[in-house]
Amino acid sequence: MGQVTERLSLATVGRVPSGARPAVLPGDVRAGIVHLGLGAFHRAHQAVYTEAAIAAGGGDWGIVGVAPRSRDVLRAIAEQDGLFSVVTLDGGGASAKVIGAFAGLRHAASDPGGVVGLLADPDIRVVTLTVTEKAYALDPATGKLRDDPEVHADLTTDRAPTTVPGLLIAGLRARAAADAGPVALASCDNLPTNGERLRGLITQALIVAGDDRAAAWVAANVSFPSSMVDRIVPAATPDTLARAEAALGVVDLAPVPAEPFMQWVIEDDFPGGRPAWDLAGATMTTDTTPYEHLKLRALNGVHSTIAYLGALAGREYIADALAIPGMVDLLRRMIAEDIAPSLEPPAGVSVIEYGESVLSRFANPAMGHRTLQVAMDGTQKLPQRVLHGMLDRRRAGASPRWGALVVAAWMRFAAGVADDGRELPLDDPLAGPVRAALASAGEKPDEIVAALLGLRQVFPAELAEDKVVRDLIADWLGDLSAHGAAATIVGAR
Ligand code: CS2
Repeated sequence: MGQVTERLSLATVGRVPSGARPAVLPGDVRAGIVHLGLGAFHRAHQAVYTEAAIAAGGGDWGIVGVAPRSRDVLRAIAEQDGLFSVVTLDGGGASAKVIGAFAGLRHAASDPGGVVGLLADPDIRVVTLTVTEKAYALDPATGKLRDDPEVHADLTTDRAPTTVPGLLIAGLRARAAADAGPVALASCDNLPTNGERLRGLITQALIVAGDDRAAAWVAANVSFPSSMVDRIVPAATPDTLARAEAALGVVDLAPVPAEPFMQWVIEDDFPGGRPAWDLAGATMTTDTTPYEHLKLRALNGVHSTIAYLGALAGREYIADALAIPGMVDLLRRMIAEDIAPSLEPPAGVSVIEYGESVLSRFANPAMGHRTLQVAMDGTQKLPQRVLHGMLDRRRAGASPRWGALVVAAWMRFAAGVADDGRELPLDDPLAGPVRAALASAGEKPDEIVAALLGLRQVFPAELAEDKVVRDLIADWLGDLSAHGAAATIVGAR
């Protein structure tokens, strides 16, 4: 009989190799942060920075992790006394480290009142979010609150909140009523000026809720720092679990795989204080915009390009899609000709060099990052990743042809069939309107382009009605339909 390996927990963590042990343990520090969104990204990014910040700078900054809906990860971490590991993957192998930043765990769907109570707790002075772009319920093109019946019911009735905007508003109203002290609400999602987006959401939602008192309290007591977050974190697989166990000597059922690289640039606006994230390697600054533009366009925009073209060409993983002949040359031209001229990078940063480092990160063969994972939610991602840069180029009189290629690749992806005839899933909150637009269009590329560019929630009129842009997209779509993605990439000029 094989030996049964024990589970990671406070009782067994002392047995993991010393280099893999957490710098703080759950229970050692009191909670100061509530985090909404217990997904892999948070655990491999803010939880890691926060643990290191507590170790370096002290403070009661334990994180209460809130899972909005799914319970599986929460349950696994709870069974491990709040512990989980990050498995860092590079070409040469993997290493694991246990993270002990969680001071508590909550499930919003089954205990919304508990989460609302926490948001109103004076000990909580920072609320961070990684809930993905779509959970903000904002039109991606405009930042306007979407007409979502669930959000509306959360805001206008006494029912227990079920949505992220509903939870935040219920929490802020309770906090205002208790005058429980200033708090920072920090979005860590890949949205453009994510702090301003979150402020816009809260402001609009309080108007819908009709609570002027809470709105005045929020204006005086709540900050919305923007931040640029970066670390490639694919979904965990059985391989991640095996690597965690091999490195730790105990079983972790909630490990997170991640690349070695990580970066966090945060607007330093925390009225109730903050962890010493700067001592943990984060950059605190007054203006995150140059970093956000650089990262959203030169990393995420390039990522989406690889994802759509790669999925069409039948490549399962990002690293394999990057190896399609001609792909790297195409991306280099995109970075040099469309992206670099569209933005003002942070002082001392070269967009070309940044782009090269991004390409080598994407080439990491150990990541197993699926093209379909990056391709999902395209309507929520394209504006900040590609369309804003295209608008900037058009205003400068240039023709953003590589940006147009990404839009065309997304359109063909949205039509649902890969070049080899296999079905492609359209996993997107606007899948309904996208399919309706496609169904209303004819077969010709310019008809498809006109129909999809009509989605005003995604494509601003300035771009959609620009003949240069429409023609560029239609040309690429014609190539992709006639020859497939692989041939289009090789032939791209
Ligand atoms: C990716 C991002 O899934 C996606 O859309 O582009 O999650 C990307 O891996 C991260 O933003 C990297 O920081």
